[in-house]
Amino acid sequence: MSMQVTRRHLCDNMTTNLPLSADQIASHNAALIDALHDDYDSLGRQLARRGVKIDALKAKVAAFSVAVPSWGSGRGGTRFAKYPIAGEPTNIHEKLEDCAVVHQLSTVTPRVSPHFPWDKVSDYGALKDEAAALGLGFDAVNSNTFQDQPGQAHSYNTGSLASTLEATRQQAVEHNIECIEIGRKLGSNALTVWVGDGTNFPGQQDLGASLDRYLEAAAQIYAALPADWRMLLEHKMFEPAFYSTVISDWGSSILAAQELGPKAQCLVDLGHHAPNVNIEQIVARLHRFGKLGGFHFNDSKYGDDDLDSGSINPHQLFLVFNELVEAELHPRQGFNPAYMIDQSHNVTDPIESMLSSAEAIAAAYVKASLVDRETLHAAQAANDTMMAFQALRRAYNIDVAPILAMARMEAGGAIDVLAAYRDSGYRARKAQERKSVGVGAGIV
Ligand SMILES: [Mn+2]
Repeated sequence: MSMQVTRRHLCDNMTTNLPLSADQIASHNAALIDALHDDYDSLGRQLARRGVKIDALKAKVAAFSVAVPSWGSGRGGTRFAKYPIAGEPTNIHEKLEDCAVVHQLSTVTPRVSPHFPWDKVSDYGALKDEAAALGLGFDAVNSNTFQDQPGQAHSYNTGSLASTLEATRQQAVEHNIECIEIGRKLGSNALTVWVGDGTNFPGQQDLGASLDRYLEAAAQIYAALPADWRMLLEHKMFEPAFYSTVISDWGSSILAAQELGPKAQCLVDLGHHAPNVNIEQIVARLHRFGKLGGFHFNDSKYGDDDLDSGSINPHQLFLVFNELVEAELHPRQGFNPAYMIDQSHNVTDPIESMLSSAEAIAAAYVKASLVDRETLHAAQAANDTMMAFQALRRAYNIDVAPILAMARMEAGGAIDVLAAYRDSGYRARKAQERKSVGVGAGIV
């Protein structure tokens, strides 16, 4: 590893230990810079005719960021199998290094969201310093009460926060409080709670009482939140429970968040809804009531597929960001959404998938920022349906890649992130250094 100069999102005057050579990225960019200027200037003229300043958009994307999940750096696989690749990370230190590669090239992923107990270490102060030297900070911490750990006193086979067993509920509460304590040491300020609690048979549990148990346990976690923390409730329609799930939808989620208090908000995972549900409307609804806490970006074809962001339905991603940009312009109290990628990579190099997804997410944000809101709102007010729709379509059809590439390059990242990554030979180097990952079942 080489010592590198600091750049955007990195703390100035801090010693860094970035995984890729800045010189190598710069020489990669040198071959592409003339074409980029050409494309950027051409797009700039096109946008100027619409009254849009391209440099202002570039500044907007330069300020945009999305967190990556620590588990996203591994080949998590599906429920059925894991097909590891050589050089895959096997611990949080190696995962951080891979996340640093994603940020170095993309310059939009400065934070990592850790998952416990998967990412447990003995010294979290040292882990925070280690991340900082890699140019990274920590995002929301994620608790895990959807699988049993070796040596655990009580199984989660009856549920966790909503378990019928008091001792199991207490264990789940204590684990979440431990996650908050870890998060404080890492500089995080949010706890994301997703529980797999639910049932597989009609009659298996009392549907009302199980929600009562969840709320009572969640209130104990809520009470342990530091003043400046948020608790993000993640809903999911089904799986692992296939008949009923305790926090199954945005309705259950917002009701729970309202019951818990102002520090509790809802997290929308794009894959956690029934097929064809209007997710952008859910976003608008949650924002309306000050309960839009954050996102897990991914894509879905059938269910909670955890496919790469924008790979199946980039238009939906754009429509979600259209609501978010609208919310940005008309913020309600508490609008500070935590953006995070949540994907499972089984057939790609996870670094490449995160690079590709980060670009798709940033592109959707820029396109949504390009919507002529004056025209859109005027058309809505006049009930001019076609022109309202066209206001969205005109923005969606613009290729914003030159804006993203220019913002990246100016921040020290790569013009072509995937080509630069492949040129770096990073994965082949790691294949020599790291121990191999065993085969086996994937994570959910
Ligand atoms: Mn998720």
